[in-house]
Amino acid sequence: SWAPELYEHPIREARHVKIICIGAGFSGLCAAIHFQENLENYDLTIYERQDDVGGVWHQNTYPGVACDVPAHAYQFSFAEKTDWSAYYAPGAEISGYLRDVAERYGLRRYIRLSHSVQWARWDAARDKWVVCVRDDATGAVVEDEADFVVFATGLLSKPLWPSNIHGREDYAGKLVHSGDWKAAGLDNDPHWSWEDKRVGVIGMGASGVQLVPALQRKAKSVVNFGRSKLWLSAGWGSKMLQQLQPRDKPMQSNYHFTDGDLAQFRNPEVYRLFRTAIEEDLGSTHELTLRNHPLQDVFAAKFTQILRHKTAAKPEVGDAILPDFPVGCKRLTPGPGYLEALCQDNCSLVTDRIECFTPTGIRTADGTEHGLDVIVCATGFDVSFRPAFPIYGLNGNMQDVWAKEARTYLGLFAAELPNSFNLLTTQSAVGSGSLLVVAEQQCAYMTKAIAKCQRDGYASFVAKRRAVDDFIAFTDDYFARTVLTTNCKSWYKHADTGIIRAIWPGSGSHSFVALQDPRWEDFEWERVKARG
Ligand code: N01
Repeated sequence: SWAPELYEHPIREARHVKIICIGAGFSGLCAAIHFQENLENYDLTIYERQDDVGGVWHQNTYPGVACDVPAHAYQFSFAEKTDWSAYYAPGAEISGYLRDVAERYGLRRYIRLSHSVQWARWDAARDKWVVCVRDDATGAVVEDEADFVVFATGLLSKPLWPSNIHGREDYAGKLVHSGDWKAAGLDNDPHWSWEDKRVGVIGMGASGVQLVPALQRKAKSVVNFGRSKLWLSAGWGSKMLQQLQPRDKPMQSNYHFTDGDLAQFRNPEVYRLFRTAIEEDLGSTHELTLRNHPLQDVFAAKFTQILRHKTAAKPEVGDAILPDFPVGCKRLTPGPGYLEALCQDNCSLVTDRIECFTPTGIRTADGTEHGLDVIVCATGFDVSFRPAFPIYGLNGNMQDVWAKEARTYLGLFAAELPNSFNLLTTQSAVGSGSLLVVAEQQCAYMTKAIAKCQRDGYASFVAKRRAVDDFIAFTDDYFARTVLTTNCKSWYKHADTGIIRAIWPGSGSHSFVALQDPRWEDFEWERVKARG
């Protein structure tokens, strides 16, 4: 009988490959879904050092942790959730979403939790990656092998303590880093209460501005130590928010919904309009980062007005925060509830330089002793780009190769690392917008590259050095034309050299287009060696 599949079978079958992915956060899960939907004849293992999926959203549990990009735009385009509980989704809800995605797509079967990668080495003679992994439950260390390795290890996962402030070891109270909150054991301590605690929060980046309002509501008092200034933006999609909100019922400052709001927010049509409005808003913040752009003045005036309005009760707070650098020089955050919290009686902002930790708290340069029961260091992350574990490529250990500067092609590829992909690590995140746009495009590019190797008989491929050099030249030229390289402190810039390798050189839309069609001529390709 007629059996069309006999005739329609492809002439060349996809060669079997093994893939190891390191990390099961947003990008690792995204990779697995792309493989599942677009590849055939492959095995996949995902090693994750934490005890569950979710990456930074599983790791970060500090009070107030949430995403300052609205929930509508901070989720996979292919796995939409519309019943978020808040406009800026709480961290726990985002990690719940990721657990749900892992279940829905059947990804658990690939994932080995509590498995920490120790090192990875490219074996050029055999065109294989060797990856050494420790099972943290048993302590057993094994070597696994693969044709391809995906580094989905994240960018902001190594907490940075304020090492330039002396006396940290002398402090006798509770000391905790925002990025390593679980280590302090507060989440699981049934006797812990914030009510009687005097809390100090060092830092006013995205983490600090979330911690301060959350702690101000719980603790006896909060002192926020801020050594820099900060532009706080309007809420993304705020025009849409204003249209939806009747004038007599303004949105609560923490953007949590009443039941009525929630029903409206979940309406599919309103949801789409919101998503568009948010993406337009995020897109416009890209334009304003170009030097001498007319939007600079427009946004500076708008954000100053918001700042002055929200700090009317304590104008000195507004004076202390109002920046002397251009809008967009450091990452913008709407900081819901932050300024309102600083204006409460039990909360204060201290801008005097911190001199040292003392056994009972913090001493500032003006000689004031701040007595504190808890000190939270919301002092950011190590973004030096040295990988967290040794990766031996064509030119030795990448921890040495990238000691001063990470150099990639499209954020995805290094000239020293054949058959490997960096997802959302260096030169990938977007400064204005949802970085998931980039993650999805990177995963699509990566999947096409692996499929090409499988189909067309290539054992390995690696980015040409010229392609990397061109991308780096483009990156440096681009950032020189933006306000990101002006006079603010920002984790985007290398602490010593000031060069920017932390984020994608352009908008989210720019990365979308740049990653859309692979340029295979930018790689060296090695054929599968003939057998026998
Ligand atoms: O870290 P930061 P973060 N003494 O580096 C200050 C993402 N994120 O954890 O500006 C005194 O931005 C430092 O001062 P200065 C997001 O991409 C996302 O807050 O260097 N102060 C600054 O105020 C974000 O951008 C979400 O002068 C010291 C602060 O600490 C990134 O993570 C939520 C100091 C560090 O700010 C990092 O944010 C949270 C010292 N020795 C985080 N050292 C979302 O909602 C540092 N500081 C998506």
